Order: sequence, then C-alpha cells, then structure tokens
Amino acid sequence: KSMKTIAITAVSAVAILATPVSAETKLRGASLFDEDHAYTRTLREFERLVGEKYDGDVSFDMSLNGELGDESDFVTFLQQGVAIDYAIMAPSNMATFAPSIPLMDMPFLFRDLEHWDTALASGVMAPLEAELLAKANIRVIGYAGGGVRNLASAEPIGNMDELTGHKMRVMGAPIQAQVFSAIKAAPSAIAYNEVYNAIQTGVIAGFENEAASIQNLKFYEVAPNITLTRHAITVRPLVMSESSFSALPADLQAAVLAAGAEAGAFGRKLESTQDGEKLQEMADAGQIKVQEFAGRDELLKLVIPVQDAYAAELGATELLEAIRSK
Ligand code: X1X
Repeated sequence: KSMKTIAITAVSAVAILATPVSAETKLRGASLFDEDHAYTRTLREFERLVGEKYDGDVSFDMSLNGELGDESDFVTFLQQGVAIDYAIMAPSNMATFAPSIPLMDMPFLFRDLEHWDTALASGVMAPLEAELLAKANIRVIGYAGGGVRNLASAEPIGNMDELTGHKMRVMGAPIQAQVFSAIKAAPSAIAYNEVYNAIQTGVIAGFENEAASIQNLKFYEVAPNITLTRHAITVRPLVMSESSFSALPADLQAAVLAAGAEAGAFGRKLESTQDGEKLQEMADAGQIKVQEFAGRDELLKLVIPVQDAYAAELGATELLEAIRSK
C-alpha cells in the first residue's frame, strides 16, 4: 500500500471510531412529588411509552420531590429550553408567558367529571395550546389531571360567613385571585413550595388543592379541614419545551406525541379514580375532617360574571361558550 492509502485508511478508522453508531437522546423531566403521585406515575408511563414506540436510543432522567423547584420554576425552564424537557403543569402556573392558558383550569369551569372528560376529548382547548406554543415556547403533548380541588384550611370553613375574609393561597394566575375574591375570600398568590410553611406560621389560613397532592405532600398536617367546594376538576397538560422537541429526530417526535396523548389518558383515569379514594384514606386515617359547603350554588353565581369578564378581556368569549356547552 502506498503511504497515501495508509493515511486515508487511518483517517477513516478514526472517523468511524469517533462517530457513535446511534447517538442516545436523553430527556429530562421533573415532578413535584414522589413516585406514588399520579403525576409521577403518568410521567413514568410517558417514558415507558416513548421507549416502546421509538426504535432509537432514548433515556430519561426525572427529578422528583420538587428538587428543581415548583411549577413556577418549571415553566421558566421549559420556556427557555434549559434544565428540563417535559413535565405536567397547572395552566394557572404558566400565566406569566401565556395569559389565556389559565382559562383551561379556572375554578367552576366544568359542571362535573363527564363535562371535563368531554371537553378535553373534544379538542376545544386547541386555541389555548396554540397560544402557549407561540408565546411560551411550550408544546402540549397530552392532558393529565382529574383531581377535584377543594378548600383545605387550618380551621373549618363551612359557609359564606366563614369563607368571607378567609386568607388563602391561590395559584399565580390573576384569574385565580379574581375568582376567590368574588366568592369573598382573601386570596394571595404564594409559591406552592411555601404553602405548608405559610399555613404553619399563620401567614395564611389555608389554600385549595386536590386529594392526591394534599396526601402526597402531607398538607393535612397543617390544613386538616377539607371543605367540599369541588370548585375545580384539574386540567393538567403534559408539556414539552419546544426547544427540546424541535431538536428531536422526526421519528422520536412522533413517538413523543403519541406517548404524550396515551400517558395523559392514563393519568386522567388514574387521578380521577383515585381522587375519592384518597380523600377517604386520609379521613379514615384521621388526617382530615371533611364537610360540605353550605351554599355552593351561590358561589357559582358570584363567579360566572368574573369568568365572562376574563374571557372577554382575552377575546375568548366564544371559546368559553364552546367549553361550557360541551
Ligand atoms: O396549587 C398548585 O400550585 C399545585 O397544586 C397541585 O399540587 C397540582 O395541581 C399542581 O399541578 C399545582 O397546581
């Protein structure tokens, strides 16, 4: 062999050694909870399904127990395309970047579980998803949720008199504070990971949440009184940073979209089925005391004009009507 042929062969060998046969893609997720919570289980199902649907190499690394902060941190990471690639998010914790997204989970939007289910299956939320993608760089790939949100407080809150002036934490979207002000409470937006401490130290007297999270984060220790206002059935998009999504090969993108939709359905079934069971478990364990709210219909009457005004301000009156009429 000539010196030239030997040199070319050596260069090719180095090139082959330096190029991995198939590069592995690593996706990073985040959950506020441990492995038992419906969100974490839904995200694990998402990971499993992507692995099943994709022929290439993909691995997952999920931070648990709020190690990376709460959802107000996640939304910034997702928007910037740093630290995490996928998560389950409350729309009301994504308001900073997309002001109309909290319409999806505003209190008193759904009549019951059937309405919630029909609305989510209908694709009616598509304009809100489009705004989230355009303004926040975040892509909805499925819908989890299905927990019923109730009041949780240090002292019992059973009627309008007790609710009036009740100092409670709400999520960051302005519509959340507007709704709870309309029903005469005294809401303030506080980061989720500060709520336990804020109730313990008396800064607030309670908050509102669903059974799965009250149980998982032991909120019953400081807010053991549950009032069944049933003011929200959670809509929790499974989301991906668009920066991460758009960098994936086309066949992995297809696997992510299919897995997101299926994992969301898995999560909705899981959380909606577990919701009542978890309340019962906590009651049976003596961790919570549950009571009805006297006059829930009155709450609804106070809230409807607030929802209407919010939708009008966003130019989303037709969308709100479309959701209501599902
Ligand atoms: O109230 C919150 O900020 C949180 O409440 C529950 O843990 C979940 O619904 C979560 O998504 C977040 O909304």
